[in-house]
Amino acid sequence: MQDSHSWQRDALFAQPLDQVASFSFDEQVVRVFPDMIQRSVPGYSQIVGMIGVIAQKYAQKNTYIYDLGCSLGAATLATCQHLPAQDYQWVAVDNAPAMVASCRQTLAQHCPQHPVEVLEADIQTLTLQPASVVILNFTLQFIAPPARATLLENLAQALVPGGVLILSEKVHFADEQASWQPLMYDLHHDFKRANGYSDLEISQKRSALEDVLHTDTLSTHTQRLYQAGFSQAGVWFQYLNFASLLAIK
Ligand code: GEK
Repeated sequence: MQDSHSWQRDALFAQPLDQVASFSFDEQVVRVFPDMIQRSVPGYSQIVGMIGVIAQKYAQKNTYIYDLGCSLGAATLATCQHLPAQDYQWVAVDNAPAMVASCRQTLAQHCPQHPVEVLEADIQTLTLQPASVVILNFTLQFIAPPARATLLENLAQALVPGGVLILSEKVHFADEQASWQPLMYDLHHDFKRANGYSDLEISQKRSALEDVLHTDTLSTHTQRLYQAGFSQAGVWFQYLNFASLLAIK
C-alpha cells in the first residue's frame, strides 16, 4: 500500500522481550502493518487482488459491500478498484481505534469518489444492511471460537441470494491430515525467515498471538459455512496453512 503514510518495516519483536504481551492492534502495529502482513501471511497480496475480482463478479447493484476487520482497508480498496462508485455502498469495520483512524485516511486518499463508511465497531454486534459481498479477510481467526457460528449466520442472513462471503484464514490440519500440520507449520516458519524475520522474531510473535488467534481446520470452516445457511462453500486459494474460502448464499 503506497500513500502518504510512512509505513515502517516490522521490527516489533526483533529485540528479546522479558515478557511477551498478547498481540494487540495498536498504534505501533498500525505503523508496520502493511509490511508485517505482507511478510507473514503467504498469499496475502494475491488474495487481496482476487477479492477485487470476486467482488466484481458477485456484487449486486444497490446493495452493501462489507469489509469486516478491515485493518487499513486493503480489501475495500481492491473492491473499489473493480467497481463503479455509484452503484454500491461500502462499509469497512474494525474495532481497533488506531486501525480505523489510519484506514479512514488511506481510503479517503485512494478511493475518494467511493461511498465508504469506516466504522469503529465490534463485528459481532453489527446490524448489517442487505449485502452482496462480505469480506472476512483474516478476521474470523480473532473471534472467540464459540461465537463464530452465530457471526456467520448473521452474515448469511444479511446476504441477498447469490451474494458471497470471502473468508480468509490461517488454518491447521487435524484428524487424518494431522501429519501435515508440522510440515506446514515448519514451512510457514521458513517462509517468514525467507522474508527477513529472525527466529527470535518468529517465536516471540507466535507467543504474542497464542491467546488471540485460534485456527480451525478447513473442514470445520466449510461445514460451519453450510450450517450458517450458505448453499455452496469451498476453498479457492491455499498457500501452506493459509487459505481463502468462497461461500455463496
Ligand atoms: C486486510 N482484513 O488487510 N470486530 C472488529 N474488528 C476486529 C475484531 C472484532 N471483533 N476482532 C479483530 N478485529 C485485513 C486484515 S487483520 C489480520 C485483518 C491479521 C480486527 C483487528 O483489529 C485487525 O485489524 C483485523 O481484525 C485482523 O485485508 O492481522 O492477521
